Formats: sequence, C-alpha cells, structure tokens
Amino acid sequence: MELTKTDLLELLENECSKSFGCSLKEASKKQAYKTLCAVVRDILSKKRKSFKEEIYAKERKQVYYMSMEFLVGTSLRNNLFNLKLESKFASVLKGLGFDIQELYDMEPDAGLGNGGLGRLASCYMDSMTNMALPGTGFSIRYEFGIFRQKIVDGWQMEFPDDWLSMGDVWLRPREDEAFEVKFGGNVASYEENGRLCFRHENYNSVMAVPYDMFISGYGSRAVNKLVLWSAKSPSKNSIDLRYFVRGEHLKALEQNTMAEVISKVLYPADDHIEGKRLRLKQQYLLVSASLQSIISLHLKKYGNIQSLPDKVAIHINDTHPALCVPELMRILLDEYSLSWDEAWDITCRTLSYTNHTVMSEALERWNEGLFRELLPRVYQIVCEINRRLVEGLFAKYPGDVAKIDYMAAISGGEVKMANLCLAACHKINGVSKLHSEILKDSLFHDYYAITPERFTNVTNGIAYRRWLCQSNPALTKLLRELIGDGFMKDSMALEDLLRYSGDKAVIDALAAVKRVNKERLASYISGANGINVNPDSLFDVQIKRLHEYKRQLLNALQIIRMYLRIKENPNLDIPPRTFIFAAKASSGYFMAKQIIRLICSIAETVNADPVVREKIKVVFLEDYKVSLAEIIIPAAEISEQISIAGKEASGTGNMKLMINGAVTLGTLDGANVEIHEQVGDENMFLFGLHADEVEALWRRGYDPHSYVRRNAELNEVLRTLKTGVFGSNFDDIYNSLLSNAYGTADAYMALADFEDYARTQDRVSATYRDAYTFGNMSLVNIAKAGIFSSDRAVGEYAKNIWYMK
Ligand code: 26V
Repeated sequence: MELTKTDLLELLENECSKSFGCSLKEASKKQAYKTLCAVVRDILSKKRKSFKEEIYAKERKQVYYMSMEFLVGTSLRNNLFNLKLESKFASVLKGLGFDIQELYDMEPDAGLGNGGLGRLASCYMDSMTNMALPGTGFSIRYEFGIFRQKIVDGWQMEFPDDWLSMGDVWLRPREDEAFEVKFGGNVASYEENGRLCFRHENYNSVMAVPYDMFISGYGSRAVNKLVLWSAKSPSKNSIDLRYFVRGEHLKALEQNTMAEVISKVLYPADDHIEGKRLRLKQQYLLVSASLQSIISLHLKKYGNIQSLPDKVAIHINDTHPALCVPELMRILLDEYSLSWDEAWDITCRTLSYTNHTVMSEALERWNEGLFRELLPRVYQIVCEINRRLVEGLFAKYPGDVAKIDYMAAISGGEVKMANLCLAACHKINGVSKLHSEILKDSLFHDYYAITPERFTNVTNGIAYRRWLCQSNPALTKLLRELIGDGFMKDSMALEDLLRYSGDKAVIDALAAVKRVNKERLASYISGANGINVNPDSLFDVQIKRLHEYKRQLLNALQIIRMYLRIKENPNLDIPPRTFIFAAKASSGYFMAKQIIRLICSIAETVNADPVVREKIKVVFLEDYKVSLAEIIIPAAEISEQISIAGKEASGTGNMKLMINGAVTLGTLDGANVEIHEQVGDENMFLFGLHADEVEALWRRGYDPHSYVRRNAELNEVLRTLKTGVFGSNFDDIYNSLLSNAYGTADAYMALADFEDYARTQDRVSATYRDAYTFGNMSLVNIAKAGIFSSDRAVGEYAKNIWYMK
C-alpha cells in the first residue's frame, strides 16, 4: 500500500508527540531529524516483518556476511530514496518548516570501517536487499568508529568519533536476545557414553547484545538487516556483585568495564597486524555470538543441524572472522555431539572466504600462547584441525617441510588465520581478475595446487544507486533524459549512452553537469580549507587510505615536478589543474603521516605563490569518509589509481569515480585491468610497470638510484625534499626512497614509474585542452561502468559461492 503525504504527516506527528511530547511545529531541528528517522525505521520494520514471513514460508537459503567492518555512511537519504519517498517527505517537512537537506546534514556517518573492505560490505548488503536475497550482516557496534581526522600544521591529529549520539536512531536493541561468549579459563575432559567430551571451566563471560540496523533496497520488497553486537557485562547490575559483597568495590567495576571495552572502538589500522588481545576478543565476540544466533535460528526452523549447509551460507570477509572455522566446529562437536568428520563436512560446506589483500603485513597471525590463553577450547580445536591438515600434507609431500610449514594452521608459534580459512572453506575468492590470479599463482599457490576447484574470482562492485543516483542528482537527471530510467534498476543499461558517443550537444551537457558538481566541491573546499579553487581547472582526485603502496607520494612528486617547471618558466602553457587529496593514515603509520605532511606543505607553498597558483593548486581535505566522498566524486575529472602493480587487490573508488565520468589515470593493477578491458586504451591513461614486470625487477634487484641518475628532472624533484623548498625538510621520505638498507629503498617503486607517470600526466594536460575529446572519454567511462555494479558482484556470489536461488 502506498503512503500518501497525509499518511506521512500523521506518522511524523504521532512519532514526535510520542518521543518529544510536542508537535512538529514546536520541534527543534534535532527533534525533527530524530522523528523522521524513527518514522522511516518503523516503515522499514513493517516491511521487514513481511519479508521475513515470506522467506520463512519459502524456506529460502540465508546468507550471513561476517565482517569486522561495515562502512555504512549515512542512511536517511538512502532509505528515503530506496522507499521512493524522498520527495513526499521533503514536501511534508517543508510544510512544517524543515528543509530535508538540513536534516540529512545532521546525520553522522556510521564509520564502522577503515576503507575499501568495510565499504564493500555495505555495498553488498545494499545489493542483496535490492535483489531480495535473504542476507544478514554481522559486525560489532563500535561505540567509536573510525577516528575523526584533523590536520594541524600538516600533522594528522585523531579525535574520537562519537557517532552514536545522533546515529543510534537506526539501531534497535534486542537486550533479551543476548548470547554468552566465554573467554579464558581452562578445559576439562571427561567421558560420556564412551565419547570423550570437553567442558570449558573458570571462564569469564561477556554478554553479546544484538542491535539491528535495517537495510533497504531500491524499490525492493526486501528489508534485510545488519546485526551489530555490543559487549555487556553479564552481571545484572552495572557492577559485579560477587566482588562488591566482598568489599572489592573497584574490582567489581573493573570486571564490568573490562567486558564492555570489547566493543568500544574500531581498530583504526588496515596496514599491519598488531596481535593485540583486545582485537582477538573483538573477533571472537563477533564470531561466537553470530554463530550461536545463526544456529539457534536454524534449529528453531528446521529442527536438525545436518541441513545447515543447505539453508545457510556463512561468508568470511577477509580473515578477521576466520575464527568461524574452529568455533563452528566447537559448537557442532561440543554442543551437538557430532563426530569430527560430520562436523568438518558441515563446516566446510557452510563457510566461504574472500581475501582482500596480498600485503603480508596485513595477513593475520596470532601468537599461539595468547590464543591458547584467551580461547582454550577453540585452541584445542585449531590444534586438531592442524594435526589432520599436516598429516594429510605429509602423505602428499613427504619430507617437504617448508611447504607444509607454509600451509599449516599453526607454525612458528603462531596461528595463521588465512590458512585456517584455506583448510576449511569450500570456496575462496579474490576481488578482481588480477588479484585472483595472484592468489592462485603465488600467495595461495600451494592450496590451489591441491584443490583448484575451490578457487574463484568475484570482481568487486559498488552500490551505484548511492554513488551515482543519490550523490550525483544532476548527472542522474541528464542520464534519465538521454537513456530513460532503465539504468536505475539495471546498471548495464548505462551502455545505451554510447549512442551519444561523439555527440557534441550531449558532451556539452555532461560538461555542464560536471561544472555544477565542481562548483559545489569548490564551495566545500573554500569552507573547509579557505582555498579558492578555479572550477574551470581540471579536478584531479586521489582519495583513499594513505598507504605507501597506493603511492600518494608518486602523485606528490609529480606535482613538485610541475611546480619546478612553472617556477622555471612562469609562462608554461598548461591547462590549470587542482590536485585534490583526502586520506586517513593509520595512527601508528609514521611514513604515511609524513606523506600527508608533505602534501600539505606542497599545498601551502603552491597555493601561496601568485604565479604557480594560477596554474596548479593543491588541496588536502581532512576527515575523508563516505559522506565526503559523495561530494568529491561527482566533481572529479581525473581518477588517480596509481598503486604499484600487483598490490591493490581491486579498488572500488576507481569504479565510483568512473561511473561519475572521471577518467582513470592508473597502472594495470586491481580492477583497473577490468576498467581497461571496458574502455580501451583510448579512454584511459595507463602507465607504469605491469605486475609481472614489478616481480621480475624485484628478483633482478631493484636500484632506485639508477632512475635518478638517468633523469635530471627527477633528481631535482627529490632534492626539494632535502633543501626545504616546502617549508621543512623531508629527510625521512627522502631516505625511504633512496637510503634505506639495500633492497628496501623505494619498496613501492615510485621512482621506477616516475618518468612514465610524468609523461602520462603531460598527456592528460594535452588531452584536457580538447574539451570534446576529453568529454567523450568521460562519456564512454560512464557508459561502460555498469559491469561494476555490486548487484552483478552479489549475483555472482549468490550463484557460485553461496548456492542461492
Ligand atoms: C587489515 C587489517 C590488518 C590488521 C589490522 C586491522 C586490519 C583491518 C583491515 C584490514 C583490511 C585490509 C584489506 C583491505 O581493506 N583491502 C581492500 O579491500 C577492498 C575491497 O575488496 C579492495 O577494493 C582494496 O583494493 C583492498 O585494499
């Protein structure tokens, strides 16, 4: 039944009077915001109920997406868009004196993730819902999401992100459906009916309380949910009475805060493992509570555990929830008394795993002692998994100790989480064609050799209704005029735009849209940084986590080159360009923070120079997050995807920028390879070493000095890092490129790719001069971006990995 404006008004007034005891006319903006969100949540709640009944009646298979991160961003506009109620609500609220955009602006981002991996999880939840696939996400209700970043004198400062004060409107607690999660203690064994049994004793309990966040889909009857676990002390009161009655008052409080600290804060690192106890606790809280919940629901409906793999698929998003493997075994063995073989069969058929990085620093390993102490029963099971695994491998590869060690779940005093997933999961996938090949050829080669049929690829995708339809209304409107509405349901219909390839009027219309979005970004930049940028300049954008492998430094070095050239020749004839960066660095990542400082210093020098700033400007926008990306991306013309080939698993920012008409300037890395397949050489600016060339160069021995000797310009650029042209010196960066111990200098080969990159940047400038040619490249990129929809990606998972209808 369709809701009329009168219905909406009534819903709003009822909610407002219930929550705030006033009518909307008297309500504050904050009250109006909370009222609106509550009404939307109730609408979704009703839809959820009927969708749940439908999947229950049809006994449909469920997928559970386990992820330590979901980078949700904001939900209000997304939900209204999906429910197709945006304009009705806007008009009702206007009548009450509220501007809906102002209410949108009050919503904080739910920043429960670091970067690509977390955002992908959210895009996939959206697509599952669009496609009416029964899917539930499981994660943690971090009280503090990814830190807020401020830049002070070029230094990144981190501040807590207290998102719940305004963001909890979407969360519905289910306090009485909490599960107990056990840490520490010891394991006792005993015999029962001739079976060896195990009892976990003397443990500390933590209660995991679920909070539901509803996920809507575009024009879809489905409503799915994201379940976020919050850690609570098991004692009824806020303090532990056992200690309190003995007079140990502080200890009584301590126990309680120790439990609750588990879900306090998201780990703000995506570059290296720290092996911290609290992180392992977070992972186990997520895994144990989710599996208990999944199994209890399954049993309630189907009455037997054997049918689990037929009715349930559990997906492990990177190794962070890899404890699913031993924990599912534990539940099946200890709580349902299955035999090892039966339990193992169910576990393998239920679980699947996606790898998201080949960076060895990020591959999770846990100290065996810590693991055993914190999760004694799970540890025993890991040992038994490992024993059987190694036994099998010895039979296959007698005497090949190195190989067996590499493949083992436990080795060198560490539990290796990727190997646990590889040992168990029935499907293993990478996130782009190139990445999946690299997994098979190198990182996971030994596993691929024994079971090739388990390995597959699913190239990432994006929720383009958010990244195009919602965040770029001007382009969406133009596209609807040109090719109709079809693309809003089926992204492949964007290809119809190719009809207009070469059509000057359409290219001009696209440029006019881009111009509007550039003006909006320019005004954001002026407000945020006090810099006036020229909306007629080329907007060149690199937005992503700060990582050496992503090579923001290469971009910075090339900007220095342009700066030096303009200084040398103030009449240098290039189209004006604005370089826009946004990136958060892991708090402990020293070099990443130095690179931010360098970019900010370049910005200061360049933007203050009356001659240079007419030709180039540099902007570093602080606090990169989903909602900021939504402002930057529609305005971008060049998308910098310049990672060293072989290291960026896929990239998804590249897809968001492409669908908004930015032309990729990039290496053949991650999904750039597939972007290239779509648009061809003529609609992309490719440069740099290929993945196999990078490998070969490493093997030969990489000497960054040889590139500096050959290239006087590069030498000049590097010298500025030492001589203080940009304020202070940047010795640490200089040394990382040239003076590190032999074989580790310039580990990401920025200098090897510099020359080709610089040449390609000149090609970008030359091409941009010809608005028609550049505009047509942009058109082709939009038209060819449909394949990168997360609907396509989720469809592939559903069919090839989760075996869903
Ligand atoms: C790794 C770690 C390491 C231990 C500390 C905590 C932590 C948190 C997150 C990560 C994830 C790093 C992997 C990641 O984000 N990969 C990105 O995944 C995207 C989605 O598949 C993909 O597009 C990017 O190329 C890839 O870098």
